[in-house]
Amino acid sequence: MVTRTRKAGAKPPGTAGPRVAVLMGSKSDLEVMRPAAQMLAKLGIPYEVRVISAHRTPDRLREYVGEIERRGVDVIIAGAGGAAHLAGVVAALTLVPVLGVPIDSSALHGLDALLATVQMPGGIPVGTLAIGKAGATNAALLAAAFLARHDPDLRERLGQHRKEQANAVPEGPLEL
Ligand code: AIR
Repeated sequence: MVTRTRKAGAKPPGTAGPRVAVLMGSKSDLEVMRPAAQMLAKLGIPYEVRVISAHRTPDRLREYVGEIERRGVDVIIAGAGGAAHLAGVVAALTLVPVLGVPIDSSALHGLDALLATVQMPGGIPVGTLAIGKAGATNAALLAAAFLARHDPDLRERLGQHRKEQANAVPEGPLEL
């Protein structure tokens, strides 16, 4: 079951809440972050997606992150571009592990976001993935790998995904 954009606390009783939160600094980040949501959906991991900006909506950020552990979210994926402080600020406000995705939305093609996300001061970790869509996909796969340690069914689905991926790579000989 996949939870997409439910408000905190609005979860119908009896349904599984999101295990992963996919956050992004702007709606304009959606196309880059979509692969994260698609991979979570493919692996059958309940997730939700929110737009939260460390700069433009700091109150929303504090309120949302303050509730996240109580709601049972196990991993947070945070993508932002430019002066990308989202992952770091979220990590500072919770003990839930945070994976950061630098987004290539600026004149610097994501190098600024990469440095802002990866260069955290010692003491507040953000697991930083690659810039852009590859990073979004890998953030979902890494979140899945963490969750699969205590979830044999998910481990099975993750293994199946790896097999499918390997089978999709043509071995050749190729005609050039
Ligand atoms: N951003 C939004 N608030 C803080 C930051 N760093 C980022 C978004 C997006 C970029 O600024 O993550 O990648 C541009 O956002 P927009 O809304 O102007 O398109």
